[in-house]
Amino acid sequence: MPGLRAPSDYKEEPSRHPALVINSKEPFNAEPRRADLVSSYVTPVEFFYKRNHGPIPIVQDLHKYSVLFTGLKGSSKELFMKDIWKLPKYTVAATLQCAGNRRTAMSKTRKVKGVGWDVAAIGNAVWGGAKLADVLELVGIPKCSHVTSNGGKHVEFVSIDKCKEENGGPYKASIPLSQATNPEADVLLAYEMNGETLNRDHGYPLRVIVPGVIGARSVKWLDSINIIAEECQGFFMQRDYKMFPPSVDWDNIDWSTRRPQMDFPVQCAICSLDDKSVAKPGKITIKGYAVSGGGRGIERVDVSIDGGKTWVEAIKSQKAGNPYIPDGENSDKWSWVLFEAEGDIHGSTEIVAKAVDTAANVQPENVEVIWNLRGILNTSWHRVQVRMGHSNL
Ligand SMILES: Nc1nc2c(c(=O)[nH]1)N[C@H]1C(S)=C(S)[C@@H](COP(=O)(O)O)O[C@H]1N2
Ligand SMILES: [Mo]
Repeated sequence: MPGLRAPSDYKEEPSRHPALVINSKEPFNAEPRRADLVSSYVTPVEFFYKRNHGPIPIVQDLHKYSVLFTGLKGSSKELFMKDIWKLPKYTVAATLQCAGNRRTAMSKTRKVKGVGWDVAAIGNAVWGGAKLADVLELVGIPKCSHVTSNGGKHVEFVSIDKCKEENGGPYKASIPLSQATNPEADVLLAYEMNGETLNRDHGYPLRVIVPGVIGARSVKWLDSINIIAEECQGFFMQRDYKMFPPSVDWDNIDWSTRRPQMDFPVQCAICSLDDKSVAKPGKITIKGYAVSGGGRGIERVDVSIDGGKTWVEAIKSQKAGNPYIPDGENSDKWSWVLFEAEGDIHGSTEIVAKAVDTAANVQPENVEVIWNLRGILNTSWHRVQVRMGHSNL
């Protein structure tokens, strides 16, 4: 690919904020500290989690960079950045969450495979770019298509990074054509994040953003887009990011029995406290985030200061006059809410939060019942142990 280059080692990585908690250095996987995550509704780029499977690609010549479209009715087409920039620009506020968020806590039940994450493999950004539905229309696929005239039903995104899971090949994933061509699904080919040009870590020059879906489908550093009949057969679709029941382990797994995970379930986490928090008796403030997948909003967040015996409803804040977010009914449809509650504690205790989405889905009480060998989608009630003593809050 002229214009974009994928290094095979880690000598040319971008610089990163020193306050990030690094979970793996090569490939670079890092998340902000809990308290930094909820200090603003829109996550600053430098505090946004970084999830990679190989070295970060480098743009050598933006004018030569193009995305190749294959599987069209006629011959393949190439689009350059100038073609993408010409399309109407949309800004979509959307929360991106790694399916591995909260994996470390799941691994305490039983061993799981994958990079350990605390609760901050998630962020809320304002993505700017062209709608994929407009881009596909430009290459000849009408809006709201379920199947193309030559039998295409899925849209595959292929990157150029070198991933060991793909034997040195690129990261790839797909989404259904119906979602890709539906303007209301707000799938973007994004070139901006929070009003700035996308940076290398997050997919410069062009990435996909699939709102409401696990981060794994939002492919960074796009190289080609293929219209295909069956869903993408790559590692990250077929042998990873699938949700198995607790009875399945490495000795009895059959990957073909499950579909690739798409929407993420209802989730929340407390970010103002962790298991090292020490408090004095008296008022305690509990802050965190809540989000659900598929465009379902958050109906309610319940907080308990006695390990789940009694609950109070937290106050939610959303959007709150953020200058990046355009007004309009659905402008926060794909975004998290931040929540806050207060309680009065008298002794060491367990603080718990659980969210309910607009379809009345609620988080599961225990992590044990959703344990899975890859440690994905830990959405169990979030619990924090707070001790009494000389306060460090
Ligand atoms: N090309 C490419 N795209 C990728 C990945 C990757 O390793 N390579 N990781 C995916 C995963 S698992 C997640 S959670 C998100 C993370 O995006 P971020 O690093 O911008 O937060 O990107 C996705 N897109
Ligand atoms: Mo991820």
